[in-house]
Order: sequence, then structure tokens, then C-alpha cells
Amino acid sequence: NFKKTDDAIEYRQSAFSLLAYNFGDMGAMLKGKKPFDAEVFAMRADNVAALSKLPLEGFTPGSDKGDTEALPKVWTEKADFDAKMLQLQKDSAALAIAAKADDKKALKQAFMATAKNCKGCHDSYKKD
Ligand code: ASC
Repeated sequence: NFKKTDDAIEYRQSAFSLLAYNFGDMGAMLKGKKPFDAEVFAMRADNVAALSKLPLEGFTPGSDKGDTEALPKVWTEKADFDAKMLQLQKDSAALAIAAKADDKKALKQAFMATAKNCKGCHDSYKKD
């Protein structure tokens, strides 16, 4: 358990920072902003699959109060928020598997499916 509300906020924000870094690098490779490296891509996909399990724990009751970009809706519609976080976990697990196969088209599809979760959840639950 977190000792303070701020610790919960910092925990989830740290997880999101690591997610954005790893996911962003995969995006850069797929967009041709840097060379595609299958090994690095697969490593990042594993990281994203693991990291996607972390943030939810930081959305503790009362941690809508603090230095956070999370909207109050996270807590008033927690079941939907939880379901969206679980969908991200599922899709990034599938992406990690796709990243180990030699099928670039399937890999791109799995990446886009995962990215949809990021954007979809931000649109509903994050301040802009
Ligand atoms: C990223 C990042 C996000 C998502 C989102 C996908 O790299 O930081 O929040 O991808 O832009 O649509």
C-alpha cells in the first residue's frame, strides 16, 4: 500500500512515463523515424506488456486530489476505467507475441490496436 496519496500518483505517472518511452520508440521505428530493429522492438514490446500492468494500482481512492492529469471520471466510472486498462494489458500482451513473429503486417496491426487504447483512454480520462 502507498503511504501517501502523492506516492500513488507518482507511481502511476512513473509507469506511464516508462510506457510512453518504450511505446514511443516502437512508434518511431514503425513510422520510419529510425531503422526498424526487430530485437529492440520485441524487447520494447515485452516492456510495454509488463508496464501496462502497473498504472492501475496507482489509481487509489482519493488520489484524484493532487498533482494529476487524471480526470475525476476515473473514480466515478472506475469499472469502465478498469476495463480499459485491462484491454490495454490484453492488447499489449498480443503485441509482445506478434513482435516475436516474422510478420510485419500483423505486428503493425497489433501496434495500432494497442495505440488505440492509449488514445481512447486519454480522450475520456485525461486532462488535455
Ligand atoms: C504514444 C504515446 C501515447 C500513445 C498515443 C497513441 O507513444 O505517448 O499516448 O502513443 O499517442 O495514439
